Amino acid sequence: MQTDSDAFERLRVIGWPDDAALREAAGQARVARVIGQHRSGYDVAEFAGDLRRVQPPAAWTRPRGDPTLRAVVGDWVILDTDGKNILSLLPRRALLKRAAAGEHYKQQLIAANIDHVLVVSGLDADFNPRRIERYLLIIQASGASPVLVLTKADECDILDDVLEVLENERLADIPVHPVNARDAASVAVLHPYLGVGKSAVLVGSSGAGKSTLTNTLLGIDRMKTKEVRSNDQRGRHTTTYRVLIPLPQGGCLIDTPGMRELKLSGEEDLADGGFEDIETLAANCRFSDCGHSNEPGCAIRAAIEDGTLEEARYLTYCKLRDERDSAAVTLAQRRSEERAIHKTYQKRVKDKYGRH
Ligand SMILES: Nc1nc2c(ncn2[C@@H]2O[C@H](COP(=O)(O)OP(=O)(O)OP(=O)(O)O)[C@@H](O)[C@H]2O)c(=O)[nH]1
Ligand SMILES: [Mg+2]
Ligand SMILES: [Zn+2]
Repeated sequence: MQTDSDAFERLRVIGWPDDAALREAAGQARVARVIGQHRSGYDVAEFAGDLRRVQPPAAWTRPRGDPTLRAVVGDWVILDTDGKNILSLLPRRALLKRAAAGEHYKQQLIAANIDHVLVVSGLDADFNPRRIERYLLIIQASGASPVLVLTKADECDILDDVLEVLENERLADIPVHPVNARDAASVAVLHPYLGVGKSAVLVGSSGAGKSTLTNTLLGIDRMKTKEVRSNDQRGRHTTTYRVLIPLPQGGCLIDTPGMRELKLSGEEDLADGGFEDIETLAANCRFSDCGHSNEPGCAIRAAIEDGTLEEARYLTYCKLRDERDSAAVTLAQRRSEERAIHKTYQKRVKDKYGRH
């Protein structure tokens, strides 16, 4: 199959955007979208309903290579003419990633080429403004737009309080949709994010209702769902892999496993991620290296004292900033190690096979 205009039409139903640069990059090659990832290869599709297991290029299987150079769910890839191997990755529009949970710093890619990230939070014990704040920071660095989906609106009655908290914590600048994830009429408010050529990824803790939303939007129970524990409303990690599903509305939805931990990757911008007011204030302190403790002319302290800045929010900001900064240092180290490994590898190839 060549990417003639028929092929582009077929790709369109699995989210191919109307993008001249991407079309140009694809050229005459055989294009597919990554819809799943496994130990034994990638699942890709060339049209809706298609699924084929293909192998990645050897460079992607090297243990210490840069993970952002490998494909993730949502990526567009070029296949060989037999359709058995991935040859390369097409340029990305957006990439959602976090630092992987665990002791060693490692980036984990969550999804690529998404237009929106739907942050799913239950209107029960799952609701946590600190976690939402973290999501927004991570999403800000991705290039996609955040949308907050508050599930279980049918059985929980804390919506008014939640909306007030979101307002007070300055988390209400993004679209917020309370829904009953089990009800098609209720989740129809999300259709505008899921039109032809659009892709969205669902993120949130286990039990928040990501797979329930997926099934309701799809119209069939494709994903397994499981009741949350009754004592603390935690989920049971029902979904264990990421999967991209084309929807009847024309767009694509990526369901993901619930995340236990949300570590910053080091590339987040706190000003764009909802803390612009604090960074602007800090720029007005008398000393450029102000530590905002008891220096004269400190704009942050003044704002806390006159009530325009809540101290708790400032402390959250400090915590996130320190975490971002230390992740950024580790990321820079990791990148330089990766460059060194890549150089050694290239030299070995050159020594063995000569310049060509
Ligand atoms: N009443 C009601 N129940 C919901 C709603 N959303 C989800 N649930 C229920 O919450 C439970 C957990 O939903 P799932 O869709 O499995 O949650 P998940 O986010 O996919 O969880 P993981 O796959 O573990 O990450 C299921 O029993 C759902 O039926 C909602 O809006 N209203
Ligand atoms: Mg699930
Ligand atoms: Zn200051």
